[in-house]
Amino acid sequence: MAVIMDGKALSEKLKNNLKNEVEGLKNKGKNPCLAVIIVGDNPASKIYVNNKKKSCEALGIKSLEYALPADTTEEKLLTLISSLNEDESVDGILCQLPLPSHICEKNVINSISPEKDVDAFHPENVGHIMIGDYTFLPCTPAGVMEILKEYDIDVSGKNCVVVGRSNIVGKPMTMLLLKENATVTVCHSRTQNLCEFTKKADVLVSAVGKPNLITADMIKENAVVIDVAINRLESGKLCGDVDFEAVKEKASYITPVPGGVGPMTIATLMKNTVTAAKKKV
Ligand code: BQF
Repeated sequence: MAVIMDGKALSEKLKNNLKNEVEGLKNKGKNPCLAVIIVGDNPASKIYVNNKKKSCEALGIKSLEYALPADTTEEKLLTLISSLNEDESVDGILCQLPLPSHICEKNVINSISPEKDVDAFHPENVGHIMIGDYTFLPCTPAGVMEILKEYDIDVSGKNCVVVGRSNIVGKPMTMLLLKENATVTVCHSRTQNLCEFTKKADVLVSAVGKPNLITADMIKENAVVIDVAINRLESGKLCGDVDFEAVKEKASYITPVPGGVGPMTIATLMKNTVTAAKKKV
């Protein structure tokens, strides 16, 4: 039976440290501030934005929420971002994804000042991550690395398999694992014989969004299994990509959903916001 990795508890610990750091910054006259933009009323996005707002409150970080209607033009959104870029009281800016289909996500991401890009989605920051000399950590992948560190799991020389190749999780996850000297294989929707790869994984990271994609027969005995996906079942319950009940009997370590990687994503976002505030002159 695997150790269940408690991302919720770790996130609280990290946020508690950040809270003290925020206090110190405030004493020096720096008031960390995060601007969060949401366009439309995607119910999952609303929950995520609310999670971010609540964490800011708990840490003493000022949060500004811009809830724009679904029919907001791209031009209007870019104008808002431009004014937040100029606003010296704002340290971090994020625009919640996905955006309505009439807005080009690339244009929006590119418009955020790289110094305020706390999601680390801007191509300039992506480039820094690829080279390995970043200021802003990619939130979800950095959260995964923190969980591994907390449980003393060293990936150096290990076979790490990442399932999913998104710009938000799969690709930057690959870079962070590589930086720690893992041998990384990236699998995706066109991968043939997925289980041939997953069976060889000492560390498996799944970031697809498909319940029960990863079953016990696909796992190596005593593997470390990290479930990054958040799927909402019809019952309203959350689950990941991994058949948790069966896989936990075979793995050595496993992250639950909810309470695994999700809270760590938010903790990294808070860390990035503090980093942005610290860098401000
Ligand atoms: C938990 C996200 C897919 C697409 C866009 C805590 C979050 C989720 C779960 C959360 C996510 C997922 C976020 C739990 C932010 C993580 O207790 O398990 C927190 O708020 N997340 C996002 O902003 O955009 C997404 C997933």
